[in-house]
Order: sequence, then C-alpha cells, then structure tokens
Amino acid sequence: MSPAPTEKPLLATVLGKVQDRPPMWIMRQAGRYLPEYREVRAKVGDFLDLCYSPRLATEVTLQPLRRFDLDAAILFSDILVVPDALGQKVRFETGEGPVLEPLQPDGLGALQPEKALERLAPVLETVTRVKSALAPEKTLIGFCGSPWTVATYMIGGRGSPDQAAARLFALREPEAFAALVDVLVDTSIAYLAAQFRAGADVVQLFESWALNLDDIAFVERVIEPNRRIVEGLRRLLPDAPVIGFPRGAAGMIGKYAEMTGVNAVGLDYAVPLQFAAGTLPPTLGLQGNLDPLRLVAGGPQMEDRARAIVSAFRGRPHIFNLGHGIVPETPIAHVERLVEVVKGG
Ligand code: 1CP
Repeated sequence: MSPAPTEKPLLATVLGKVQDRPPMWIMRQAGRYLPEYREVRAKVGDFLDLCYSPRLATEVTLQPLRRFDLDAAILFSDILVVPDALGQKVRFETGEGPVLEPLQPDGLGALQPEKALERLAPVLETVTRVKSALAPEKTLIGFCGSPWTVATYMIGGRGSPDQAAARLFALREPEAFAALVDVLVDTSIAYLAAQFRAGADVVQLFESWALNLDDIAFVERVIEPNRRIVEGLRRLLPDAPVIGFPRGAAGMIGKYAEMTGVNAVGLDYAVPLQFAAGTLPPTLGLQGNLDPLRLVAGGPQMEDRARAIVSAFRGRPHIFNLGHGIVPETPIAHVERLVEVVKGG
C-alpha cells in the first residue's frame, strides 16, 4: 500500500474540513514589512522584474515561511502581470503604485490574449520552483485578480479611491466593457489552470475593489465574471479549490459565495463576525478577518480580537488571515505574537 499523502491542513480547510485550530496565512505576507524582502527588492530595478524572475520570486515567496509558522505560501507576483502580459504596459513608480496607459474603448483590439500565457511563463516557473522547495504539509496558493478589479486599473490607469473611471466606462461603453471582461475571464481561466498544473494547490481570486457598486453592478461585474472563472476552471480541472475574496461585498457576500461556487470566501475586516457566522452556510470555508492595523498596533486589542475571530468561527472550516493586506510598517514581533495566539491560545 502506498503511504497516505501528507495532509495539507490549509488545503483541507478550503475543502471543508473543520480543525481544532485554524490554519493561517497572511495576506501579502511576502513584502515590504520584511527586511529580507526589501534587500532583494533593492537589487532589482522595476518591481515587475522581481515578479518575472523565477529565482528571486521563489526566494521572496519562501521568506515569510522561514520566519513564521504559517500553513501556506502564496506565489509572489502581482495581479497586474495579467494586463502587462496582455500587452498593456504596467510600470510601478516608487511611492505611487502601479501606472498604466488608460485603456480606451477602441483600444481593446490592441490587447494580445494569445500571447499572455507565454509571457507569464516565468511566473509559472516560480510556482514549480516553490512547489519543489515547500514542505509537503504546506499549501501553495496561486492567484489572479478578478476581472472587475483588474479592469479598474486597466481603465483608470492607476489605483483610485472610488474606481470612478471604470464605473463610468462600464455604464457608457457596455459593449467594450463586456469585451474586456471576456478577455480577462478567458485569460484568467487559462492562467489559473496553468498555475494548478505547475503545482498550485488552491487559487485565490482577488476582487479587491468589490466596493462602490450597486447591487445590479455587483451581480454583473463581480459575481458573474467570478462565476465564469470558477466554472471554466472546473471544466478543465474538476474540483479545483478556489477562495474568492470580494473585498467590500458586505451584504452581498452570501450571494457571491452561492452563485460563484467558490469553496471559501475571504472576509474583509468590516464583515461583522456574528453576521458571517450566523448567515453564511456552515460548510462554506471562511477566511479572515483581522484588521491589519490591529496587527500594526499590537498588544491586548490585537490578541483579544484574534481570539474572538477564532472563537466566532469555531466548528466550521476557518482559515485565519487578515481582512486585507499586511502593511509595510507592521512590526515583525507583532506577527510572531499573532501566530502564537492563533496557534497556541
Ligand atoms: O515595490 C514593491 O515592493 C511593491 C509593493 C508590492 C508588492 C510586495 C506590489 C505593488 N505588489 C506586491 C506583491 C503582491 N501583490 C502579492 C504577492 C505577495 C504576497 O501576497 O505575499 C499579491 C498577492 C498582490 C496582489 C495585489 N496587487 C492586489 C490584491 C490584494 C490587495 O491588496 O487588495 C492588488 C490590488 C494589487 C495591485 C498593487 N500592486 C502593488 C500595489 C502597491 C498595488 C495596489 C495599488 C493601489 O493602491 O491601488
């Protein structure tokens, strides 16, 4: 008889297993709060060069797991490698975030979906390298941005507090917007399937800008494209485990989970614990949802809230995480303490 495969507790939780202590990872766990990340980052010029270097991207993917007892590695890359691979050049300006040449309604023809996977080959090689370096009980998380979130950057040309450019584009140019979403859905399906084939155990759809949408727009721009990605992915890889993170979905989160078919949902920190525990289906995996600023401040307020989160979701599949990305000013000692609290009590 062949030996039982080593169980990956975090993957098992995504698939519905209830654990005594929640497995955990930290959103944006490889990044600027780590001195060893900043050291690697200083050696490369453009941020995208780091994403497209399998050797360096593998190194920074593994860095947080060397320091902390986390249950998963998340591929080091960015959601904006997809527009870049489609041929819409992306630059990262220091202190300013991403900058793209804003997409015009007549500019869709210039996108090159047929070239995207080839250009993403270095990222897929990173997945393979990380997989072979990772202990068997660790879960490897792949990801992409969801179509609406990626479209907000492609249309607006940068991050914005209200995504007004993309919201207006979707309303004024519905056909061009639908064509853009089609390109992003198809590219994301192929890209995520390739990540699974390269070694990812689970993928997360980052819908970081599921905010500022009325309920009609939420269904059309968030639920429907995410649903199509999950469906398309499972046509290629039945049972592919997917975590959806519709940040800001608020009262629509249950509908999002039900209609997209994701295995688990990431909760942002504004989702009330009792609302999530009381209204979301008991078999649905929940991930989250400590406010990243509680981790910056540390101390009893952080520890009490972390325990309250663990306790609210006890008895159901729960992955402990932050409710959004860790911020650069987070003290490492606070992360160490958080891991102790979640894992030990
Ligand atoms: O110079 C640098 O080091 C740039 C900082 C940085 C890093 C470390 C950016 C620029 N991206 C990343 C890595 C990254 N981005 C990862 C892998 C690291 C990990 O998780 O361990 C992941 C999963 C992302 C995903 C990502 N990129 C999202 C979704 C998650 C979220 O925070 O909501 C989004 C919205 C982006 C866009 C992006 N990339 C970088 C920045 C500063 C931004 C946000 C831009 C904005 O303010 O709108």
